[in-house]
Amino acid sequence: MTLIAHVDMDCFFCSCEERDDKTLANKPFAIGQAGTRGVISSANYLARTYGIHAAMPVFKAKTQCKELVIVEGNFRKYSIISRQIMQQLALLSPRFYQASIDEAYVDISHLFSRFNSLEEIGNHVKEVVRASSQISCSVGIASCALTAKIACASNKPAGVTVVTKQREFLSPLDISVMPGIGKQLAKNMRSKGIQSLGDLGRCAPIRIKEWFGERALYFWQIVRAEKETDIPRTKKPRSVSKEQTFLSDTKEVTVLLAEIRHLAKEVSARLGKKFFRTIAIKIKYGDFTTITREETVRYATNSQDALVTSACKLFYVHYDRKRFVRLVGVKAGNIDYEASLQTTLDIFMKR
Ligand code: DCP
Ligand code: MG
Repeated sequence: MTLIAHVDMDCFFCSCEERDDKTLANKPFAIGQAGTRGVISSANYLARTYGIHAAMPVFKAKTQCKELVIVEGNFRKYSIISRQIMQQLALLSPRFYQASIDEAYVDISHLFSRFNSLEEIGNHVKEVVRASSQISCSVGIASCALTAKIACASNKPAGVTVVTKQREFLSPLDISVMPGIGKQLAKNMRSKGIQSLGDLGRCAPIRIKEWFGERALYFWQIVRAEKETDIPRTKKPRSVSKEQTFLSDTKEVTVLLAEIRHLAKEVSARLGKKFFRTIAIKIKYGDFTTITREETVRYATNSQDALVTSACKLFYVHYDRKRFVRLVGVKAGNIDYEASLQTTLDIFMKR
């Protein structure tokens, strides 16, 4: 069985600010634009006891809590801290997915052999986050990713919630906690007497379909533990490309080739350790007619030299020298993740 942890930072932007300014501790504060026209992006847990929440206008928040401190957001700082956290979480398992700036899913199945309980694993994950950034987070653990997310949100801040029985855990919760059940759907459900996820699970599927449409059956299945969702997959690029439009059209072969060479080097840098099989070039002529030409190599390669040489050769052979060129492009396609991984392993084993 797969075990999934959903990790979400506690009042993320606020935690980042409080970490660097301890005078904010024990004060109700929120991140928002200065002045009265902005909105709150994150409120600390003390401010939340006054009803302050994200997306609330600053002026309204101020009337609701007179002593509320508004801190100007520093998004560069938050994204740097987020990267530090995510890098460490990603090391826990190759099955990792970052869902937003402050939340991620990670497969923790293999950690079971190192710890005595799922709670211990949850605490370990929290510790990984704290050690990377001194930021507090909450963790939900379940065999279904969606349930793990709901579990994480159900016990914040600094909670670790383990779900072993999906249906029993979800049944008492309000329908609004289910991601995907928005305001309108929740209103429709309540009008039919459905308040809790348990109420939803007890409905006949034919009624669910009739009242809320086919798509609502998905929630019904989750609640009844007849369905489990997996960690979302990271969309891996199949190709990396780069193109350049000239300031003025040209038919200078040396200029064109220099640009192709430069683009190929940039593509190679962006590929990093990824291997590819296909090299392609694009030529857009002054009249906007465009050609692309490609070459596939027998063995996947990661070589910058191979990319530069092939791209230049393709250009040299296919360029119609009588015509002015407006744009050129280079692409490395058919990225081969298996080959990339295998070679990384080979290098690792040879150490
Ligand atoms: N965010 C934002 N505007 C919103 C909601 C969120 O700018 N309307 C930003 C600020 C949050 C961050 O995204 O700190 C993460 O969003 P969360 O929904 O996870 O909220 P918090 O981390 O602030 O609080 P919680 O402890 O409930 O996760
Ligand atoms: Mg959060």
